[in-house]
Amino acid sequence: MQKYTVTAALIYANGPIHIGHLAGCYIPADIYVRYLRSTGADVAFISGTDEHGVPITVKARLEGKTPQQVVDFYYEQIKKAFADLGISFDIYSRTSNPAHHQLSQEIFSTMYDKGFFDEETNEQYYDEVAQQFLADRYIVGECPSCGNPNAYGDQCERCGSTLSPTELKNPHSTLSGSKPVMKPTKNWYLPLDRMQPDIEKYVNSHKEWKTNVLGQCQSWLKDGLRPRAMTRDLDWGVKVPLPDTDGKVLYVWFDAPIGYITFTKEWADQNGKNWEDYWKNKDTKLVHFIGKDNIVFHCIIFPAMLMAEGSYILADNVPANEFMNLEGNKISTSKNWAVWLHEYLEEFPDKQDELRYVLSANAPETKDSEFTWKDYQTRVNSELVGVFGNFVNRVLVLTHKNFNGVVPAKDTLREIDTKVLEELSGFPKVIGGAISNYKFREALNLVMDLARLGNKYLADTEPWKESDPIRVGTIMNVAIQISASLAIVSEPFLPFTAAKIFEMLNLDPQTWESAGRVDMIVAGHKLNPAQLLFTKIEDSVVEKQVQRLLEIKKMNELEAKKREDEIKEVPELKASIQYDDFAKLDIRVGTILEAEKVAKSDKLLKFLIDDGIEKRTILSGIAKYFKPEEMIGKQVTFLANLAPRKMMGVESNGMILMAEDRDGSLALLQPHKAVWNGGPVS
Ligand code: B3M
Ligand code: ZN
Repeated sequence: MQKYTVTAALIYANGPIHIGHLAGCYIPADIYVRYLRSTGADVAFISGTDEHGVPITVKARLEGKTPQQVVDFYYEQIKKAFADLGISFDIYSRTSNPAHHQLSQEIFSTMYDKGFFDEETNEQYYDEVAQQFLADRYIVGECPSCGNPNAYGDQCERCGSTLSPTELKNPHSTLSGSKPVMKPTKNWYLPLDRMQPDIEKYVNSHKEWKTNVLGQCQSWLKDGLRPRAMTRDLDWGVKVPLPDTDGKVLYVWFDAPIGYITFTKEWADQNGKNWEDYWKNKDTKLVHFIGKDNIVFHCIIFPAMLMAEGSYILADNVPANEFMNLEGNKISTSKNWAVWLHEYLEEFPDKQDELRYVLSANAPETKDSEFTWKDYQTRVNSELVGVFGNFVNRVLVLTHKNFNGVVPAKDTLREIDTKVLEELSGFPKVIGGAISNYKFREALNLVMDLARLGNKYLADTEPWKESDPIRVGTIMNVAIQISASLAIVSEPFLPFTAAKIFEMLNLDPQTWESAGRVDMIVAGHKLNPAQLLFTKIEDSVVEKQVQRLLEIKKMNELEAKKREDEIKEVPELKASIQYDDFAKLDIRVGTILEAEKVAKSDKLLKFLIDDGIEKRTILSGIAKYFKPEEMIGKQVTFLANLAPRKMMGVESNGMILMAEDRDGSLALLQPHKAVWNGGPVS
């Protein structure tokens, strides 16, 4: 029996699953695996969460949680959402498991003992206050291309440039705010440059891979592979199994793909299987389902690691998809521009197959594709309700009506019957062929063609107009055979629906081999009552979803504008003055005794200030930034000899000094220690 190890990317446990993940990786993987199982193949379908690396620690800092809290939360959420959508993993595990740490260290040690790594010391940014080396994401500074003051050490999110931390002007650490210093650190590199010939040989032996996948591989190879550090200075991850490596962990892209192996072991142990059959047997097919941003790691770096280790099989195929966009824009977790799986399932708890269908029919197999709620509605209403559901429903309802739900016998077949049965028997092979070649859209189209064939058959034979019950029986018998096959071939795509059809047909789920048979259901067999497979999506339902996205878009635009506004230039210097000019200003320190709002003004605050000589009144247009009660008791600096001015009928004697921030907000200028009131500022 052919063995398959099918993996689906180990998503970072730092955020929920969205439709882009599903269409790019998890639904195609599930279709493939369900098909293989149906053909009787021996499959291990492996996935889980990637719980290490900077993405996790960044998220933890952002939420004020520990990395462990973050991954615990998302592991559970993601696992449940996948299960609820019917993604049929054999195991869904996590890389924070001790067994995974152990295996990753073992593989690292094996490679180390073989002398595979280059040890290299180089200078990296170090935060002396936080006492740690800084991952690129932890360094912020001015973008050399566009001047954005908040560019990250690896990328400027304003202009999109890829950066390295040393390119940033005025870099500072996001951990402590301090200016990082360069400090030497030792790391272990995988010499991809020296391994290039072997990797080229491997990639070139797979001309059958998808063109988008081969294209990315070739472009990496053409540029020439460079050594890549397999260890990092970070405190979250798998500890480096070498002496004196405190504060260092394995590179997350070293340990994460090893997760596929660890989880297979875990699954094999629980199910009385031998894990090596799935990773060390040359006849086993290893297939990685991923999104396009993970291609280089699965086609070059992970295979290089496995070659270096020496005892594992390499991927037979890596059918990566492109990206799915949402309503005209790139899906973005940080911008909340997504349809989140857990939210979808809450809102549409019995519409798993509708989502699976739309995402498969529109999967970004060869180029980026797009999800819109309008398209979702159209596909559900005209294809699932109008074609698929309509056919199965008519078959069931007519059989119940005419034959009390008992399958009638076939009598003499007319040409139209033999033709349709012949066509029926051809479907499973072409559908299976398309799935085997990772052409899931094409396969799904063929499934729908079978439903269309059924509909056409009913429309042509018109059993509802037929007066001869024997003829009606023949037609219904043929139509029931089509329904049964439809259940089998649609199961990889629409597992909930297929289960319902089997239930209605009162039939145990059948294997792929039975599909296309013209006598799967025999005369006299009793059917169960008909149930609706799909219902129409109303306009109001999609309008609500579109509205939600519009609101998010508006908020994002406002925020982007705010960020742009913040990027103000520092004002130019004024013309120079003599000391005498400055000496004319009588600046003093005083303490605020009283503070209140000025009636009928939303700008002005009125202060009573002890200036060491008397109590003076000063008005200040700062009500937007300060609450009166918070000002009382504070020492401030003020211009004492400014000529009196009347505002809103009140005389102001002086001006409190403030520093203006980039966004226009104000800060008091205070002496850094308490001084006597009336003390001059010079
Ligand atoms: N965690 C990237 C991602 O979540 C990475 C995949 C690992 S697969 C071994 O998209
Ligand atoms: Zn920039």
